[in-house]
Amino acid sequence: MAIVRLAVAATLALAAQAQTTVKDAWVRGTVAQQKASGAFMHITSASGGKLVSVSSPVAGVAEIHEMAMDGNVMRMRAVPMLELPAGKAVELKPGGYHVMLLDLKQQLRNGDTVPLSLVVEGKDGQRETVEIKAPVKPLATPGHDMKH
Ligand SMILES: [Cu+2]
Repeated sequence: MAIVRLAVAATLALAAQAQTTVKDAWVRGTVAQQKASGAFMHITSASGGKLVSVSSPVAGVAEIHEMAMDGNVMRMRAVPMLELPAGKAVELKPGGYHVMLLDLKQQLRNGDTVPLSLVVEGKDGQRETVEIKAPVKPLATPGHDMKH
């Protein structure tokens, strides 16, 4: 118990200093053999910055994706970074920006928790790593099943 309490205290201390806060994170569940999924969340950077990379132990590769019109077809594509305006929540959601988890190492089942590490670069060039745990939800999100 003492160890658990210590860990919670450490987390709170980090959160108090954190420049970047992440809320409402979730990962879309997968079926067996499915190799890709998306992670969604609200990211707020207190003084502004950009999300430059994401990683997760469940995925061989994690990319930052955006949805964009290509002629009449909505497609998603990797972007090198995601701008985070100061104090404004940026929403990653199905059909919009999202974190793409590729080369999945396991099935993501409803109720599982997926650790994600987000690297945010501040305006001063300082990098901050935000560790979050996102619950897996089985939500059907047709908007996300787009071609690359
Ligand atoms: Cu994607």
